Amino acid sequence: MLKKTVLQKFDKELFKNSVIYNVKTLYRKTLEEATQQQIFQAVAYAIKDVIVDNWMNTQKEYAKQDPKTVYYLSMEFLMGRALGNNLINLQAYNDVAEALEDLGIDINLVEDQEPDPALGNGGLGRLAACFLDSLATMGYSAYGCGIRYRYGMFKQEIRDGYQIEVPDNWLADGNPFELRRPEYAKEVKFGGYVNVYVDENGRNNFKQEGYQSVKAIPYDMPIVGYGNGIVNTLRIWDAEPVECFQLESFDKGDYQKAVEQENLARNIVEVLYPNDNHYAGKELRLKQQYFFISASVQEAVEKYMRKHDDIRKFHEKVTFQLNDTHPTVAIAELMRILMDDYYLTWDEAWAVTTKTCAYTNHTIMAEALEKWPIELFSRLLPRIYQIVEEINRRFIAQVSQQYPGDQNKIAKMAIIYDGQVKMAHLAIVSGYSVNGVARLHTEILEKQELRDFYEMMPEKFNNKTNGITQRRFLLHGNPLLAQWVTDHVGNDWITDLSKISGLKIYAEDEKAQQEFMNIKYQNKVRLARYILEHNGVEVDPRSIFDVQVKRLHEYKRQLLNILHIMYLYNELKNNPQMEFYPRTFIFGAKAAAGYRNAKLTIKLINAVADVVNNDPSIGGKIKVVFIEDYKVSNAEWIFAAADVSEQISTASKEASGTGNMKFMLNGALTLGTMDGANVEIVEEVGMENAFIFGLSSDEVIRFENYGGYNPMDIFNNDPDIRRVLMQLINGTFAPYDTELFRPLYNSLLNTQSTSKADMYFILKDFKPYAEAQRRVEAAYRDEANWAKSAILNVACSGKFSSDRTIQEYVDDIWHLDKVVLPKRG
Ligand code: 26Y
Repeated sequence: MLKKTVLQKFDKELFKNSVIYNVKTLYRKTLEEATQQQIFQAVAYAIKDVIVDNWMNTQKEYAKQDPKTVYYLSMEFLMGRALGNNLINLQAYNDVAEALEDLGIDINLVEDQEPDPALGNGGLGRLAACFLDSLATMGYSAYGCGIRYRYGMFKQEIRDGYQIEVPDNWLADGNPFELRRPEYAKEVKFGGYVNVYVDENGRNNFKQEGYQSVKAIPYDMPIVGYGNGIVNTLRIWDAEPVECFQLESFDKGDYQKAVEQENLARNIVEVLYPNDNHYAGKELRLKQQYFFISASVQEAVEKYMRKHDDIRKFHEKVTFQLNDTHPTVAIAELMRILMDDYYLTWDEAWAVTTKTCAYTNHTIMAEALEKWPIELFSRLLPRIYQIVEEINRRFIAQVSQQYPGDQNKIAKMAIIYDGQVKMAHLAIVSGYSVNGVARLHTEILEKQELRDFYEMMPEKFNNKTNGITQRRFLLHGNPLLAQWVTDHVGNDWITDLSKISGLKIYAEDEKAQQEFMNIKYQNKVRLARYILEHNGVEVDPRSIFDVQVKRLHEYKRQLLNILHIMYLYNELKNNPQMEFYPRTFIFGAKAAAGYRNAKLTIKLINAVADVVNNDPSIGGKIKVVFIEDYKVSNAEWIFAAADVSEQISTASKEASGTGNMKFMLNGALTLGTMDGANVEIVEEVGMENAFIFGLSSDEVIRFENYGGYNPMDIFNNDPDIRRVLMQLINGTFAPYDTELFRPLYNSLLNTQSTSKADMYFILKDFKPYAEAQRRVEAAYRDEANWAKSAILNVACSGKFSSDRTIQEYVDDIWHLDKVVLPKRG
């Protein structure tokens, strides 16, 4: 390979030669003969060459400076494509684009060849990716630890309006950025039983026996910091069968065991569970959790011990952040290693563990809480279960002491209760920090969901409002606006988003307004082209782009949005002359494969789209578009093109939301409820620059505590709503099967459904939503004022950088040391 250290002084000729050389050595081809995919690989390897130098240098420097390190433990990392992002962070994007142009290659087409690494579902996984970007950019030593799923989030195809899940074979062409590190392989043990032996020192030795094991092999992906030469590591674990015994020595039992072990290795990392916010209690998922956690914790301890001699001070150099409860077995695994491998006493091990582990809660939805049946948990992880039992026993003793005779407290707070292991309780009891992800969310945790724990250990609780990386979601995703921002306030915003507030003085400047609206228009043209190409629907970039993109979930209320569109359509049909500003409603959403109402909502959106888009009588005033396969790469274009950001979850249900922040950063106005981080968005930008409607979280919680409300009252008294609901069951949008949407109708009105009627208050919030939508239209007609609000949204988005979030984690929880690389010659 051609050598050159840093891209900082980018050498165009060298880079071009490197691409040509790579095409030759990888594929025995000239550039002219190479396929687009081969060119992508060649470019990626040329860039990797540069990254690896910085990577080695960073790790060498870490070894020298020995800073405290955070291990961000997460089942999900929704990274998105690496090439463009790496170029951005190397500050080489434009240079590389030019060099490729010299070679007759369009960088956009090259980027488009990269599969979108989708090792995550939605918000939680994408947050992890933004955090890694910020950690590297701010010079903190960090590892992301996760699973190298063979198949990531499924690809979504829409056929006949229905979602079809297609396997995402993201590794089919190989991943040029990853490095296999077999020298760091670990053994992970499942099942069997625990025996106790007394050793020569009189100590109890706990030994897991009769187990099956899997070999965990790490693959490292570089995480490039912006413009600082730092490269951190995302370490994702693959599974391989452990080397087996000699073939001759197989007796029947060995053979059986060997086959089982091989199957275990094959299955364990096969696929990401596509459930978002919904716990299913699958055995394989618990295996996945322990698999990557055991490997990661083993490696963290070994790495520490390579440089230090006292394991009792582990927490001074290492902290584990648990991304929701999914990695919570890390607590017991660390206890196990400290006691069984390093012979610490329980109290010593507990002192270390409780200063090492910290827990982030991402949801208050009951159905997302992980509770493993004891039978399953103890069978799969016998030693871990013993440790959890002991943690529970000691905790219950503490509760009894603090609340004598209060059995109810124990019932509510125990880690093991009712035949289940409650992972959130384990994480809270055994960690030193518990945080929510937006102010409102943390308040609800403290006052409602986790109230007993907050009462007992208030010092652990804190809020860390989420953030997003402006490097991907503005600099890379919206180059026109990024340049415009830089032209007005300089480029410091790239690493200090608070600087973007300098835009405020341009909000009322007519020239700035026009430039801004023009950029928005160009981004809408870009998206319209994408939609035409991918959906075959023509949309007018002069219409209002009203966008709801996120996972499909009932609490997120895509159903409210589409019911309102049905209502608007009825209004227009009734009165074709009515004033109506043309609107394009854009949806993007994946539904969990087994989530019936979510999948049916996708069908409804597409069915309404079919009717509305093809009804000449409304003169194209409403268009409805469902963007297939919403993912990080097309999200960047969607945010850039949005006028209106739909953030309409039932108040109290959306822990934070992060899409809301990406829209704001790109100058869309929020149409939303007072939920999650919307509250803080409005606080920053001002009520007058957003459209807020609907029940408050207090009101929702009050209704819930007093048995809900009766949606039938609304149905009976409101003819507009009644009409829309009847259209779900009279064939207006499914003439071939009038019963098709009956389950959605039932979910709202509770005719023979099992759960409460309209659990998510869709009918209750319908009219306030419609009214807010009228305010949107009126506001959009006043173009100058809209531009002002949009610019203010961009200008007030500073708080929502993940750089700010990470600095708060560092200051309040992790206490990491900042690393600065010495200048290299
Ligand atoms: C238990 C398992 C099936 C499960 C899997 C995935 C449970 C939850 C999840 C994912 C949760 C998630 O993505 N939560 C979102 O986290 C974001 C980042 O904090 C928040 O912005 C968002 O409001 C929240 O829904």
